[in-house]
Amino acid sequence: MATDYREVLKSKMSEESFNKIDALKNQKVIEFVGSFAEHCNPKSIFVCTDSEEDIQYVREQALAKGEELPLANSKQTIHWDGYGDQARDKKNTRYLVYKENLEEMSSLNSVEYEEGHAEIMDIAKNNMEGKDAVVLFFSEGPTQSPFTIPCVQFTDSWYVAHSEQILYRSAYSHFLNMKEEEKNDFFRFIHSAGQLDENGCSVNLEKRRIYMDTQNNIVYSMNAQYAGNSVGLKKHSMRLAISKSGKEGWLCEHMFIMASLDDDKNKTYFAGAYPSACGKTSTAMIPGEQIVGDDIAYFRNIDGEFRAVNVEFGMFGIIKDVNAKDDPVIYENLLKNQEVIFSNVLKGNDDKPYWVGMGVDTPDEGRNHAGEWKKGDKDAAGNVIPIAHGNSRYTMRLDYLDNIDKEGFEAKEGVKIEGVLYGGRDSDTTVPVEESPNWKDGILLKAATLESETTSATLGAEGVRTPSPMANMDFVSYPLGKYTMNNIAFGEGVTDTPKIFSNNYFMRGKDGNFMTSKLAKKVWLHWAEGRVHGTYDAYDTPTGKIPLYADLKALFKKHLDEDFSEEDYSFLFTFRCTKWIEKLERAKAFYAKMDKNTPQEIYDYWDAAIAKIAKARDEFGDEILPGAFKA
Ligand code: SPV
Ligand code: MN
Repeated sequence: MATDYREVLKSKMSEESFNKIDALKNQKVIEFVGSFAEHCNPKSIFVCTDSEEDIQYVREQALAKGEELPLANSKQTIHWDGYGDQARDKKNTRYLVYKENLEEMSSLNSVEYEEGHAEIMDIAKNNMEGKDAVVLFFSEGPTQSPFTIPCVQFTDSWYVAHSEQILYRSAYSHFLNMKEEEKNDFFRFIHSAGQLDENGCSVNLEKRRIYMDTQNNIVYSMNAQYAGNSVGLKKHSMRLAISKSGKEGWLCEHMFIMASLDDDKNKTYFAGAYPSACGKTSTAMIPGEQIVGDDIAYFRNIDGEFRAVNVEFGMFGIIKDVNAKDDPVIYENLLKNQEVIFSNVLKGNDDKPYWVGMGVDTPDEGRNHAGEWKKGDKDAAGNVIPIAHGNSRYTMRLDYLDNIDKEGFEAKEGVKIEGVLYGGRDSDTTVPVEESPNWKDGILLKAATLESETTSATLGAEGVRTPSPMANMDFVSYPLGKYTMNNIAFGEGVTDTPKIFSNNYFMRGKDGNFMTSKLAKKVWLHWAEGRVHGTYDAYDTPTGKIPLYADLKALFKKHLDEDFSEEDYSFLFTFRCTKWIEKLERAKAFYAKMDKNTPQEIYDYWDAAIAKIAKARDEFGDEILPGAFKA
């Protein structure tokens, strides 16, 4: 006889919680929660609605269970992930793929469905034993909009639940109001932090697995706690959405959305993709501009327009180097007594949070991701433990920020994007800002060739150059060639196609130091804004269009009160032919490795670009100064 999941739920829920889930009249929700209630076997399950009372209960439980600790500011808390659980675990994040699709998915870290499913279900069995679990309902994007994707999260981590309440829009009412024919269509996330130690950290890290089933829109995350591994609505949902968007002809991108403001406060909306720790949040937060979102965007063609929403409600930002000088808006907000979860930073004996690059004197002892900590302490491998982890973060609502673009943030139809920025971390090749002649050039030369020198945001060595097409490589969940073609088709399918620009904030000078200050990104942005509106002339390069010195000089003066020298301009905007050819060769090799069915037209396009650069090198030399190149 089939299991009666209602009975399972009644046995683990208060009458009140059961009534809340029952009121949804959604058999798929009952089956999802009921089957995992039976399988993971928590002691109890709380059902969280959109009510302030329920939301408050989750906050309190995160503290009561020791997953978060109070701080001196009464509305702020701190959470630590285990010492080996400080970043996304790429190795153990896999797609569960049906046999017939395994070959085309093989380079995307996949496991055969039956085998992977058996493994994850085995790990999940009784993994919540003795723990109190919680079920929550959220929406990706604004509720009841053309962008909405409803989601259910079932977790035994109250830190994860609390984080999601800050980061996403609560959608119990959305579920309550779903039409009969919509009731089967939502994303499901089952997460268990598993057994915890006395610090509230997951202990069975060797059994940490994040398995994604894009065929059935469900993600399993076991024995993980770092939010990038555990918060279903963030990168797990993103991978499901990317797969869905590929089938349906829209886009889910690893992008901020922001409004660049002109002197009259007119808004020009930009979306921007930068690999982790390459300036994405800080671009979205440039002082004097407005933010809509800092991490994940959905793009849809609405009545022929390129419209975008921020999928999220809050931000899970890197805190390292957030200080009064470089990130003043965020820094001020972190100091206010408003709801923030600090993760993997130091709690001083004064119960205040401290992190690397904070710009103030920091204590020599306290408690951090390694436990009780004193300056100079070393870990088991003999490495000195810094005051806080390089990937330590803050979780905070976006609407605290007074630079939020409220109108764009709330818009159910999204905002109309006019420019798309792609920025990598590149010490020696890409100029700080360059415009693409058209959308397809932008996707293939700027987006698909994006690279980053690795940082502490993922496990593994730092400083290695890794390709990251569209800054989305960690999350692309269907073959890269198809994904790239979908990007081209989407932009070409709208009227008023946005302009594409590349950015690079990390060019190093002859002395090995970064060439520009952190706020120079404001100048590159306003140049792009001017180009969108036809304000500036540009020089051609073999790959696009770059600013004139006089325009940048004026922009540096106006926005930063800096004197930008012609010498720096010439160095920064030199077109480096051999380096560019090498970059394109790396892109070709990467696509060949990642997707052997990459359409030939992509390679042909790159070969033509390489030939054009080689010809330019013959004619103008390997390093072409701005203005010297003529097509
Ligand atoms: C990123 O690394 O791109 C993040 C943080 O936004 S995580 O949630 O880990 O993905
Ligand atoms: Mn991200």
